[in-house]
Amino acid sequence: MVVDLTDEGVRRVSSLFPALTGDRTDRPALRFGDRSLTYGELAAATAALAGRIGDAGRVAVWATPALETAVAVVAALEAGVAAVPLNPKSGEKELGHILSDSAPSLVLAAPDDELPPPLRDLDRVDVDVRASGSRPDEHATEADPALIVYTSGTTGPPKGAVLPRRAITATLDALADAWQWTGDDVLVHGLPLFHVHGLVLGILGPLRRGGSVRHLGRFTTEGVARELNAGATMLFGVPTMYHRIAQSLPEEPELAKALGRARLLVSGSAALPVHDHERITAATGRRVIERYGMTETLMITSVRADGEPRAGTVGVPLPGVELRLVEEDGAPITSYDGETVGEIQVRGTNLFTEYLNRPDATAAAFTADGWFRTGDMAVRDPDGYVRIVGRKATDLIKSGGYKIGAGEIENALLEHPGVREAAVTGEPDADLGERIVAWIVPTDPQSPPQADELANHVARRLAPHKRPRVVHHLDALPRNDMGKIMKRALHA
Ligand code: MCA
Ligand code: AMP
Repeated sequence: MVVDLTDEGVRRVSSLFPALTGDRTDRPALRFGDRSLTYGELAAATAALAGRIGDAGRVAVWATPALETAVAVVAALEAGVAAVPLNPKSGEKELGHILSDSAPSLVLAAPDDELPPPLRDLDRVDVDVRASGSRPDEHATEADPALIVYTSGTTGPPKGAVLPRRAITATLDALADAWQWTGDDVLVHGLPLFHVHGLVLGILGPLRRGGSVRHLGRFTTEGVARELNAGATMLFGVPTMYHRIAQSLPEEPELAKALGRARLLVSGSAALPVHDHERITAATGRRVIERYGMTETLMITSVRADGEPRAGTVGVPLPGVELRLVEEDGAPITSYDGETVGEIQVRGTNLFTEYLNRPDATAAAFTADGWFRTGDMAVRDPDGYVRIVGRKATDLIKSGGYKIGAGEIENALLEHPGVREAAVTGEPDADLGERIVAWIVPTDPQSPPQADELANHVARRLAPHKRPRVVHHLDALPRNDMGKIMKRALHA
């Protein structure tokens, strides 16, 4: 690794992506469909763009699954300006919130992208992946923000987690150690590029190693089979993707062959059910390994490539990550007995620095002695393997690997004229892990709003993955003496 740390603690971009300034310029770096860039081309395009945005302060990136997104984010890192990746399917309310909260000075987008109204007021810089320019002077420090990634809480609009540059290098280097991840690896993935999994692990990860990425544009089992059969070595996916792979294996012999060839199959963002682990292993002879992380912490644990894969566990803490389990009263659990449940708390250079503009939420997220409270409940096996057993907040739903707060959907539903009261819960779903269920009291019981209409309403305001998949109509919501909705009674 090229570490270039000056007296002032300024770390140069060459230490983030050594391969960009290396001499192996013909090596493939990125491929999306039939468009690709070598390291030489990527270095030229990102240098040119970095030169244009160096004074921007903070930039939004219209994060479509395309070359332009990768070039935009790498250029922002080179320029030392923080990037805010935007879900191109964000609805008007969500997008409005993210823009007013993060206040970017301009938006980076592909030349053909049509941007929705809230973005049209911002200066726009088109990303030219064929441009070339010279690398600007570098000035960013390890503690400077690299990315601001929006993540849902239980109530209210999403919060912007500010990720410093050191967190990105720390997590990627820890994963390199755990996965024996090198520049010879070729990653295939079909994840969105506006979250940590798809962007930090899936794009910045291979680029930091000097390896390459083949992005599928959108996830399909055929795409996975094609790329792994054509030399790709690793696959990253959320459990829904592995579930779809497990479902397809009996009918797709090419897929089984492809998975059998891969060096590493990695699942994360939510728990992969043991049944799916077993079906994949039975058909391919390969074990999927799980890693566990959060937007705020980047990666916390993983099953190691040289360790024992164990379905149902997320492995051991990554190098540099301190992890403890803590009882309700704040007392750390010291025994690894596979039984005592506690909240996972973490410390390390992999952590975010704050929620943007939310000192209250930042303070509440840490203990007095500086541990981050994940809200995930776990036990530890005698050899230290972590098993996640649940979450503290039932108002957080994990659907398709996306974290979704019940409160933000309830607020959106209440803005529909046909909804008088609303409660949102998650229920088990074989494909998505959990599906979003809306319980509503209609304004007019004679003509309640239809499920499709409410789904579209939420998709338009927030994002399609936040839409309710099931809608129940009730005369009243069950409430306790304090007037609080009793969500557990809903499913009964
Ligand atoms: C459907 N669609 C609609 C509507 N209904 N659009 C507008 N209005 C509607 N009412 C569209 C959707 O946008 C989508 O379009 C298509 O119909 C299918 O929708 P859906 O069934 O929701 O999606 P899917 O194809 O089943 O998606 C499954 C998926 C996806 C591919 C697994 O959930 C996914 O990409 N998940 C990844 C989540 C992720 O990256 N999480 C990381 C965060 P179209 O097909 O065009 O899109 S967690 C993280 O980063 C931490 C650090 C960690 O640990 O990893
Ligand atoms: P997000 O805030 O969207 O980054 O989601 C982070 C959450 O995803 C964590 O707090 C966990 O609840 C969940 N998660 C991530 N990876 C795993 C995993 N391998 N197993 C179980 N849950 C996971």
